[in-house]
Formats: sequence, structure tokens, C-alpha cells
Amino acid sequence: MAKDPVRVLVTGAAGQIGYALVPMIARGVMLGADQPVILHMLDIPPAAEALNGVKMELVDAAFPLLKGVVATTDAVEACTGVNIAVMVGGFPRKEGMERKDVMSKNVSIYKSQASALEKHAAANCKVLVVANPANTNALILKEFAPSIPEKNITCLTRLDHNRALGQISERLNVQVSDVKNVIIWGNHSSTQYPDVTHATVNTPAGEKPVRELVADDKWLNEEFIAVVQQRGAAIIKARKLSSALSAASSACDHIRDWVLGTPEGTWVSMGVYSDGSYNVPSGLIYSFPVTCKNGEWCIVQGENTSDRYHFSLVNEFYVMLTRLSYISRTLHR
Ligand code: NAX
Repeated sequence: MAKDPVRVLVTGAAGQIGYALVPMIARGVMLGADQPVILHMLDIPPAAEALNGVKMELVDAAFPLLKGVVATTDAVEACTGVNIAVMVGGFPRKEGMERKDVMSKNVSIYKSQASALEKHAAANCKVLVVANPANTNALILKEFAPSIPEKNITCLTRLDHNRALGQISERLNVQVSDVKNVIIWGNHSSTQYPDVTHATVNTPAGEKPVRELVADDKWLNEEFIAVVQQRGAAIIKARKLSSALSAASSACDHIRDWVLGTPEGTWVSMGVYSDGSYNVPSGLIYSFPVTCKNGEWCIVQGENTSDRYHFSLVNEFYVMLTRLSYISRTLHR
């Protein structure tokens, strides 16, 4: 028997990532080749015509799994009945803008979208925040949608995770599908800490640690980390546009693993609500290694972490606490 369609919201759907993401969802990349979907696409009035153009192309592509499209500039209409919400729309940081200016714009955007989701989304709606600053926007959404369970609000660090897998695969000249269990700790930003301590490669002689195969700690501790941290900037330099197809693909990976589960023995990185694991203060949205089963993520426990990671953690706390204090002041104004 055919499955009931799942309603998937994409905000900022007329933008670059939205344009790459919606066909992937309509093709079953996010939820599986047997899962029909209804796409809800939200953008702002100046982008309404472009949004309608995206809808026209979705119709023209005749995706068999696509059972309907809602294209709107109304947040309530967009959020009504959605089971999954991918929050890509937001206010980007522009030249000359201070971080606090971007944050105050995003506080008002995420405030109205959070309350529309809280009131009108389906029960147990899963939320993925992509728009930057992703950890902070997820935190704002959580503050303004207190009835959405904390476990249902996440942010995207899977792109960083996939970038780390890609760099190891290039360096060792192995298939990326044979590399697993890297970790992205912290924020989706240049302060993240990509960690290969437990990463392995599947070889004809069995699973081998990445560190042993690379056999170059200097490269792993310096260049590898810098390349992953700065990859977004390198893409902008090359394309004159920020990452879009890799971001869209990683958003599909994030939701697919969350909903359908991670393969046995494999973890992925997700920005999730901290429960205090690894001494990360509860309440921060922080990237951890997680496994997923039955639609729930669970932080992988007990991985030893390096000194460099602890150093990065201190930086993260500083950044997040500054942001929390700013959000709290904005909220109470
Ligand atoms: P674009 O500027 O191409 O698209 C953004 C879209 O959002 C536009 O169509 C715009 O009209 C819309 N928008 C603005 N305000 C909105 C609102 N209030 N409600 C609904 N839609 C709204 O940016 P794009 O390249 O698609 O990037 C989108 C976001 O993803 C940015 O914030 C970007 O920084 C972030 N990224 C996050 C990544 C991650 O790994 N977490 C990586 C890729 C990307 O840089």
C-alpha cells in the first residue's frame, strides 16, 4: 500500500540552497524512494515571483513522488500541517554589518516562524535550521516555540561532517563511502573542531584508523582542520557564490538519517540541544556525534577527545554565551 505523503517545509525556497534542495526532496533523496511528499515553500514577498518559477519547474519535472506544492509568502500557510521543516531562509550578513545587526534581523524572522510552526505544524514536527548563524537561529527558534520538544530542533553541521569525509577520502585516495565516524564539535562556523580521533576507513584488510593510514599528524592537526573550517570561504572564492548543492545534499542526509536511522556502527554530526554531555552546558545547540534510531537522535557517549578539542570548546562557550546573553536582552526589550 502506498504511504501517506509527508509534508516538508523549505523556507527561503527561492534562494540558492532552496533551488538545489526542493528537487532532491521531490526525488526521494531525503525520505526514500517510496515516500510521497508534499512540498511547502516559503519565501518573502520580493521573491514571490521567483518562488512561483520554482513551483513551475517542479510541475515541469513531473516528479512521481511529488503529490502537491504549496508556494507562499505567508508563514502560517507554509507551516500548516508540516512534518519536517528545513529553515533555509534568513537574513545574511552583509558587508559592513555587525554580527549583532544580523542577529536582531534573525531574531524577528525566527520569532514569527517559530510561533507559526508551534501553532500550525504537525505534532512531532522535526526542525532543521540551515540559515546562519545556524546554532544561534536554532536557539532563537527554540526560545520562541517552547512547546516544540527540544529534541525536535536541530541545526546543520552535516555539511562540515561531509566535507571532513571528503578531505580524508581525497587524501587517502579511497571511496568516501569507506570513510566514517569523523566528528564535528561545536558551531557551524570557523570555530568548529573537526575531529578524526575515531574515524576509520574500510579497507580490504578490515577497518583501519584514519590517523594510522594518513600517518601525518601534522597534516591532520593543522591543514585538514583549517581546510574543513575554511571550506565555505574557498567555495565562495571559486564560485563567487556560497555552497548550495553540497548544503542541500547534506540537509537531505541530516533528515534522512534522523528519520530513517544511521547505519549500524556509524555516527554522524548534528547540531542538537545539549543535555550536558561532554560537559557542554545544557541548553546550547551544539554539534555532537549522534546515532539515530526510530526517529530519535542520541549523543554518542564516552569518546575521548583531544586537548585541541577542549581548547575549541572554551572558544565555543564564549561565543555561545555572548549570543545567549544578546538574545536574552533582545527578548526582554
Ligand atoms: P540565498 O540568499 O540564495 O537564499 C536565501 C533565501 O531566503 C532568499 O530567497 C530570501 O528571499 C529568503 N528569505 C529571506 N528572509 C526570509 C524570511 N524571513 N522568510 C523566508 N525566506 C526568507 O541564500 P542561500 O545560499 O540559499 O543560503 C541560505 C542560508 O544558508 C544562509 O543563511 C547561509 O549562510 C546558510 N548556509 C548554511 C550552511 C550550513 O551548513 N549550516 C551552509 C550553506 C549556507 O551558507
